[in-house]
Amino acid sequence: MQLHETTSSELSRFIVWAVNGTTVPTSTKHYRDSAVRRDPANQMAPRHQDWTDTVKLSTHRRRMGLISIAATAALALAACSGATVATDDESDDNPFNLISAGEIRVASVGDAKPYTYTDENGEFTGFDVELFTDVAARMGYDNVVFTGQDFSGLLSSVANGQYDVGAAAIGTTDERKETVDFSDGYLAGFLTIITADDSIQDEADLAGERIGVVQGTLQEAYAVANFTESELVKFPDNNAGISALNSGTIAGHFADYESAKTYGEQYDNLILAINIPSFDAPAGFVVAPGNDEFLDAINVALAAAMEDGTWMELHEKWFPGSPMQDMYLPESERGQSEEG
Ligand code: SNW
Repeated sequence: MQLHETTSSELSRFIVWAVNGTTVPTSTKHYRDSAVRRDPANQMAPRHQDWTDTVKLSTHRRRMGLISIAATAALALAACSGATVATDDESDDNPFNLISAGEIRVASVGDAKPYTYTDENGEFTGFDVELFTDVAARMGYDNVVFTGQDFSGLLSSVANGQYDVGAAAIGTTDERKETVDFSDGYLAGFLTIITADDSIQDEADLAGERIGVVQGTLQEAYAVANFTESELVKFPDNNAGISALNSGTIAGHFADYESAKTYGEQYDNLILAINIPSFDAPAGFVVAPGNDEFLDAINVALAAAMEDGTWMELHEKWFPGSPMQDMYLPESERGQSEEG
């Protein structure tokens, strides 16, 4: 992954986002991942929050609108079996080679609110959790089991078959694609420095400071490459980093924007000081390499969730006030981002 200065068009998108959003990002550097960048789906077009008055899709999820992909794949497999006597063999009722037929096991993290976290009852919830649950339902799976773990072990646990899927705001990069396969992107945003120190206003102010990162995240990679004058302190998860921040052990913690915002709302003293664009690394769902039928089915269901407004509804629910990326909206809703 290379890092370099933001181009002017990226910068203007970034400023539009900042104006529409709730904070003023100050960084001018961000990620470069050439394969991801070339994907036109990654072009960001922020828009105003004007759809809520006119679009009410909450009761119209069209889960049943798709032909069951699982059933279709099972039929195709049955057809391929040719002259052999049809049996109840595994491929028929487990077309996607899931660990346990009829159930999708998802690796996630428990403290990346509002993307994925456990609520007071210990249940997984959040944007990524609800989106994947919806995607799975469209594929014919109502049994989705989320398990939390440290982010640093997440990709390898999916790659080595402990889980069927990883879902945790996992940014798509070429480096990660060496370990797992990614679905189409479903979310793009900023990486944020959260701090209690109002003298920290841009990246230069991080020199000489101790900055927290969660191991294995893009924040860690970005910080290693760019915060070369800082002392990086590695944490297993965000809660540990925020605890250190609140006890004064570190000067700032580097998290995803929406998580930083949540901590900022939780702790009055914390401010979102620096926002760094990460639109080149949109979050995707990850699966073990080579399970192409599964990945294709996820992508079909994901596209359907975007097209019928489910994605939009979940975004509004979990990221209220944050601009939505045009390419994830229903076609009829796109292109309304610029004034007029
Ligand atoms: O790259 C961003 C993406 O643009 C969006 O803002 C959602 O978050 C990201 O995927 C980055 N997320 C981090 C990562 O992929 C941390 C994920 C986590 O802590 N669960 O490393």
